[in-house]
Amino acid sequence: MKKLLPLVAGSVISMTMAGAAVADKWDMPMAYSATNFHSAVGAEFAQCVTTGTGGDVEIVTHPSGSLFKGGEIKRAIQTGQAPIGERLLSGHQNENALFGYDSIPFLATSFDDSAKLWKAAKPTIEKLLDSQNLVLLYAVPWPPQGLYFKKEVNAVADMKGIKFRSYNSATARLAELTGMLPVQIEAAEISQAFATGVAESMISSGSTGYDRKVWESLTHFYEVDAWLPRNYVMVNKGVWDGTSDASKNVIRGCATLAEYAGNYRAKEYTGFTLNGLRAGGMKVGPASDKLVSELKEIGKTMTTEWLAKAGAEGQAIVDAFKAMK
Ligand code: PCA
Repeated sequence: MKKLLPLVAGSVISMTMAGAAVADKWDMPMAYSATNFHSAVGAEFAQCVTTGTGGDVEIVTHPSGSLFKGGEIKRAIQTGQAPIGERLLSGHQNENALFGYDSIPFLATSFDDSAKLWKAAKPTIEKLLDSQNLVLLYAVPWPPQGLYFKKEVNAVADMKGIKFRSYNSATARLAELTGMLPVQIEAAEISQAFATGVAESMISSGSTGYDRKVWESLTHFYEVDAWLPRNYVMVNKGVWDGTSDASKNVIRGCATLAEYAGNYRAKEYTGFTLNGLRAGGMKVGPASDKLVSELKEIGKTMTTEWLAKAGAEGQAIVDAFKAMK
């Protein structure tokens, strides 16, 4: 039966015939560069599913925003233009504040705390995605977020007027509260933005700075450990419902392995990429006490604002996390 059905490259149709699953190719858009560890984990996940299902579900990854740009990926999957994909979860916090649970400044600043916070938030996020026609498969954190500049910065006053690259509403708000000028740019495009002066600063991990070779334009990285945002992999619910139980089991198994591998790599990559920034000529080190304490004050404002927007469900996530500590 399988052999008789034409398989169109790029097809996102998941069919069942007389209850039997039919071989299917799933294109998987991803926003970050192929060399980034999230993309590497995604490629291994795709291979695991393809091998594990004996080719009944073949996943093909498309990193660097080559199939859909970061900001378009979730909608593409919700509407069935792509069956599966990966996106920065907090990229949707302008839609619903709950998606920004992982970008609350100084709430969870280590990998261990980030894992606890994810455990506290996961049921809520899963339910929210489900209401949007999406099934959550796995999620992996980025390394801790620090500040990049092209000059020495020792206090918030030094940040005034700087053009700041943001990646979600929390980072844009941080820019406003520090007197900087936010401009939202996907990671895939930041090298160019820094080279042309469209942006002069950002908050991100050592990983993204390393992947995008930002030492070509920037000079300083301050380890602030403000938060650890997450990427997640989602599937269109209709596609998922049309997948055989056998394939679903394989996909869930591969997702569990991917989440484990992703966490491991994120930790490994933290030190490796900070050394990479140093090797590129950047000054890498902790932020001054003054800068940290000023940022913590701003963090308090942002936490209050987030809780006001995220309501009782947001408060419940924070409470559940604090109870685990
Ligand atoms: N890299 C992503 C999100 C967080 C991170 O470390 C980015 O800068 O777009």
